[in-house]
Amino acid sequence: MQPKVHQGLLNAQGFRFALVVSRWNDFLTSKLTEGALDALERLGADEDAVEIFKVPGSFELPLTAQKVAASGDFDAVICIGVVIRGETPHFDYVAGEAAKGVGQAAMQTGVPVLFAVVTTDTLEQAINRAGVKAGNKGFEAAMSAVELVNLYKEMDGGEDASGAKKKAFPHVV
Ligand code: INI
Repeated sequence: MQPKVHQGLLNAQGFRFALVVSRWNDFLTSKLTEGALDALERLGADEDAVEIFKVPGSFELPLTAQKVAASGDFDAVICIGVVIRGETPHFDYVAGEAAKGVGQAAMQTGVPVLFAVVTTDTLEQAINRAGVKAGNKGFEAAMSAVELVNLYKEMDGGEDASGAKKKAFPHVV
């Protein structure tokens, strides 16, 4: 069997990206933001391709991401936050609402909305996921964003000579 495999290239050129960044645990969300910008730059994003929207905490990521995605100005939205169980009595509410809402923003707008929210039991684990021992979740989410925008560009088929959308996958809504 020889299945046809579809997967996005890692080329950010010509695409526009929004980062929605939580100010809570700013010393870590700033590292995740740096990681995301580093990935986008390395994958060839244009100089003016990125805009950043700051919000108070991770709970506020979903609605902001939805508004940004619905604006039509961006090919992908990357949500960045840090929620640490040890410091957050309402950890499950904040982390749960952030995860659910970010997913809904993507489903409701059709724009890829990436989840670069670090949810950990301890501060040390969070630090490790923000560029120390366990990679940088912002960098990884930006890579995924670039892969998805390329995949969806292929699936949407781009435009024909008259500028009309030509769908490569008419059965995909
Ligand atoms: N927001 C976070 O992003 N991370 C946290 O660890 C956190 N803690 O610890 O409470 C947090 N709370 C704020 C929350 O996201 C909202 O901004 C706030 O409840 C106002 O709606």
